[in-house]
Amino acid sequence: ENGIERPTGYNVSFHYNPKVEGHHFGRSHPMKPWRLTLTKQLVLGYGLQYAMDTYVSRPASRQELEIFHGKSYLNFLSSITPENMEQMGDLGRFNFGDDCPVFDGMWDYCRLYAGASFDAAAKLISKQSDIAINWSGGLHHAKKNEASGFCYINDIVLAIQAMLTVESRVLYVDIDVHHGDGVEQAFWSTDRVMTLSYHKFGDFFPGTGAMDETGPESIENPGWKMALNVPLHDGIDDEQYRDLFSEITGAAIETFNPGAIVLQCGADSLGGDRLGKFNLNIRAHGYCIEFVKSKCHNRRLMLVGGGGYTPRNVARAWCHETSVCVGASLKNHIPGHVPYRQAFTGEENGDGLMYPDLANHPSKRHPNLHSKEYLQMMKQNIHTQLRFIQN
Ligand code: ZLS
Ligand code: CA
Ligand code: ZN
Repeated sequence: ENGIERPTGYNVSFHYNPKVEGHHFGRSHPMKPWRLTLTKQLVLGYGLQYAMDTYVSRPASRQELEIFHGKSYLNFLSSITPENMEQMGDLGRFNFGDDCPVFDGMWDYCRLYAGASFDAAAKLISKQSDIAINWSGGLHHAKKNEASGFCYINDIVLAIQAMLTVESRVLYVDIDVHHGDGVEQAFWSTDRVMTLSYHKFGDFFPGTGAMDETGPESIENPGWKMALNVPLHDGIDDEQYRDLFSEITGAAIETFNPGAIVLQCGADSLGGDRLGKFNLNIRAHGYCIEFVKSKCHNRRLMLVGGGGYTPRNVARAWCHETSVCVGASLKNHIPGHVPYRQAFTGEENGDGLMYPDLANHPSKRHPNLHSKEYLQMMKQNIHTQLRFIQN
């Protein structure tokens, strides 16, 4: 408007409603919406708002949620409260419990994070944005008629469905440490969505996502082979992850040639996460976003959040990844005026640095259980699977 050119060729939009951050799953629950406050403060502290369009997102409507979710599930989700849950029943049927508690304002919380994904999708559909970001979304475990793994509404499925109205093919990539089962399952039977999840596998939630889990096997199912899974073990390091991610994601993009990519950036794959057991640093996690962005000239790109249970590192990762989108580089020293800056200071919290070494803290390092042969075999397997779907 004032004739000042932005430093990047990409129009980036950031979708967020601060009402989402005040919700609480319960004191001991690992999912803390407050991590979004911390993320926002870092983004603003580094001035990234000047390099992108920021929008206060609206809550999704019930009708919009019905595009994927069942009516009786939504009836339940919208009417249950901590006060009436005793009388309501059906908690087990819809999988409410320790992982997915009933909490105050839960329905508003769900509509808010889903609304931000709808808004992000709309900006991509209208081509007002090249890259749209919703850090409050990415809740990949929610099913059509069931809550699961801290997720109630599957905003990713809804956003992909919206983009399928303008694009023939959408690729979903998931770097959360958990398997993206809800998204995979929702698109089991279509060849218009390819899903690719990297995750810890073996005695770990949700238990699905083995390498040979590629979609229901039938020649009549166009979705067969359209689910790609990269099961990993504890302790994967920066170099191994970068190498695996670029080779496999690169091959998937080339083979499938999607018009849009949705990237779930779950930050529980970082070293030092309360639930995850990988050894990744912020820059290696961010490399995945850089890599996908580099393949997105002429493709729409949506970034969503997801897991992440050490709030200061979630904020670091998502702020860094916002900077990657706008093409800025950040000083390692976190600006002095950032509110809650003390969350990032002190030896335990990363010495006020944006890029502390998360993987080398002796008490936090996980033994690396990946052999060269295992990683090689996994790449080979994916290449073989991709050969099946080449047309
Ligand atoms: O991908 O492992 C499980 C299921 C259980 C063990 C835990 N108990 C409570 C329920 C039964 C088998 N659930 C995982 C879910 C992980 C979801 C990840 C979401 C995402 O990152 C996307 C947002 C799990 N891991 C850890 C916990 N649950 C967990 C740890 C601590 C607590 C406190 C609150 C609640 C009960 C005590 C809880 C859950
Ligand atoms: Ca994953
Ligand atoms: Zn996770």
